[in-house]
Amino acid sequence: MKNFTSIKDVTDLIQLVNQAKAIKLDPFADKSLAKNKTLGLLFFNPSLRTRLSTQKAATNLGMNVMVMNLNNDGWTIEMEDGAIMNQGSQEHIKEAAGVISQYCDIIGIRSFASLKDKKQDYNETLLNKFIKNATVPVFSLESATLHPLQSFADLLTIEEHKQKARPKVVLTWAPHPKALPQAVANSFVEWMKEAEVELVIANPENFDLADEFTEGVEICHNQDEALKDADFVYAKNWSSFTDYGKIGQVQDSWTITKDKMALTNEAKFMHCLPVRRNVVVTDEVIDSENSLVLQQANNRTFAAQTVLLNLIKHEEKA
Ligand code: SN0
Repeated sequence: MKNFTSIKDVTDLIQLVNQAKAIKLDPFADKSLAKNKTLGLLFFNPSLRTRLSTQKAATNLGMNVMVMNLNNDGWTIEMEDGAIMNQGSQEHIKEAAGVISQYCDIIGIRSFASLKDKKQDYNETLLNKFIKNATVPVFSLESATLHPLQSFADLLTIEEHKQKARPKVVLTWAPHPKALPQAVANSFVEWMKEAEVELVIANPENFDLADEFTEGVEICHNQDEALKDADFVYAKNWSSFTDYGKIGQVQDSWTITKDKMALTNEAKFMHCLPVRRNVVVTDEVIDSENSLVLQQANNRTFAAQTVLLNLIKHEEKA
């Protein structure tokens, strides 16, 4: 694994999941593996789970960790090649990525979608420019279109809690007061397509995800119908892809309630967090025994540790 920005960087998914399970059983087995190596975690956006779980994962491998919130604490970064930098931006990504590569052996980067420029977001402009100008492995802490560490932890959680060989997994859109990226949903679909599950996506009309992700997956515009016999209900809001970044009308009827869960096969409830309680999901559902949100969050550590381990091993071989 040279970089980790999507499932495309995974050569053997079953092996990766088994590796994560083994790490979870014995997280300190490699506690000196990366001694004296430095991980840099760069955030253009807020974070709780990603920041803490990745830092914990790195510490379990003996790494030193540096965390920087680039938006608040760094210079304003210029992305354009050939830019005449006489305006607001202060440091070019060429120097920024080059310099950080001097200090770090691996770099993690979080850069959410702008939700304004679809082309720039879906080309992963910032992440790709950063990779191009860095000289060390780079992994995603949620990019404009994907959140692979989250999806890896989600898959691990489903593997641990499934009660049949091929469970039905429903990814359902849920309401939200703010425009959110499609990254978590896109990424979840990418990983579920490769997993032993029956995947159904439920979302209102005009909220279909990009074809490049949903190709071959059943999309249902009727949530109740989709939830029938579900073993896992993964709720997530995303803003419109077609009417890019728009939230449209309030769709309260899509909130995951006890009545909605009653349509399922006693499904487990999942969400990546942070979650808007009583908007996306009611208290009784997220507080119920069927809620896996804390297990998902816990698995973030083991997903990150597995990815770091593979990035380090790849470097050692190089
Ligand atoms: C992010 C998202 O991509 O949806 C991160 C999820 C892991 N979520 C948010 O930005 C939620 C912010 C809010 O206002 O609730």
